[in-house]
Amino acid sequence: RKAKAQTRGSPDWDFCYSLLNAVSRSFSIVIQQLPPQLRDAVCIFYLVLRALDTIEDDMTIPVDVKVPELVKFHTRLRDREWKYVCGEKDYRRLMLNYPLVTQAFLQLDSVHQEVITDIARRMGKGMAEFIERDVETVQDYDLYCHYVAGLTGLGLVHLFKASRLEHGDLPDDLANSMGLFLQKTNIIRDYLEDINEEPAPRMFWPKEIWGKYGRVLEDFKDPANSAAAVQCLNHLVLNVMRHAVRSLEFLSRLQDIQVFRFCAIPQVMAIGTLAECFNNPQVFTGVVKMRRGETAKYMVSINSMRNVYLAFAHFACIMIKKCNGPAQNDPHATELHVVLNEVL
Ligand code: PS7
Ligand code: MN
Ligand code: MN
Ligand code: MN
Ligand code: MN
Ligand code: MN
Repeated sequence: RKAKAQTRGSPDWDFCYSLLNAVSRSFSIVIQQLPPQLRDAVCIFYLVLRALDTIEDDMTIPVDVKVPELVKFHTRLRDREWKYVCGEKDYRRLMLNYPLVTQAFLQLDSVHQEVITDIARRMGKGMAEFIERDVETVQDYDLYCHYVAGLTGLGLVHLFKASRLEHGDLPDDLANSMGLFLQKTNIIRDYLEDINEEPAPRMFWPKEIWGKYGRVLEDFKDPANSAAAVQCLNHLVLNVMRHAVRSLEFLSRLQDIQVFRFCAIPQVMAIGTLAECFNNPQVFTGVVKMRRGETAKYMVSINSMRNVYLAFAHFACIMIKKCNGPAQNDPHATELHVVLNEVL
């Protein structure tokens, strides 16, 4: 189907694109820049996974209800009546109107439908696993992030290839790193939002790391523990920066300029967010974000690998300056220098 021409004015597609815009301004912008043969599939892929995540995140759903819902979610994708109302605000609107997403999903190429179904199946199963146990080790952390974000990377590569826009070698390991770089940044930045989640917190910081700096994760909210909290934060920044080189390698293999921009812009936003968060105690008291003007600048300027390397170097430099200044006594200052220099 030729996306733009057919989608305009049709209530299901209009709804899907307006919802995409409501739930994620930044993904909405990059998805709408994709070529027509990919745009609709990626839009629906996003909304399907966002619906799955809304079930995962809703802490009012009892565990014995949530786990089977997550596991069965992929079987709902072809059910024109199915909906499961949960979540809040725009996420709740997505769940209430889910049959419109299904209607659009069923209009996609069957190959695209199969890729989305396969990833939703594996992601739902993985989310269910981590409803029943916590993220304890760094290995757990990598596995959880593989389920909720790495798999998205693998699915996107399948969609790029099925749409004949990418032909090169894009190994799973590199696509996984792309997802982990985004997801770990989100988990670091969302500390306060996730710990204050009602009626119960939902935490993904691995105990193997935070256990070195505190007795319980809640302690990091107390300004009296700010020094230890920031050391923990910096340790997590070091952990996520280990994926940066593989992300750059993935991006350097892309051929289509619009696919490249779609993949590269979120990675640049992620390293920009990390540079803001690094050594910043405000992560524990509020929301830390890149400045609006800066986000806008990168949305338009990322047109080549050269621009990506420049942006990564810019944000790595900001972190290196913190390593040489306020963070010079951080226990991981030396290791941070090593990983940051790798992207210069
Ligand atoms: C490009 C090879 C289909 C574009 C893009 C919805 C965002 C929600 O937001 O903490 O704080 O509530 O609950 C690799 C995206 C990974 C995934 C994961 C990059 C689908 C996306 C469902 C691969 C995005 C990483 C957030 C699970 O956890 O979030 C390339 C497209 C990409 C969705 C993201 C999100 C998990 C998530 P929030 P949570
Ligand atoms: Mn979420
Ligand atoms: Mn989630
Ligand atoms: Mn989050
Ligand atoms: Mn969030
Ligand atoms: Mn959340």
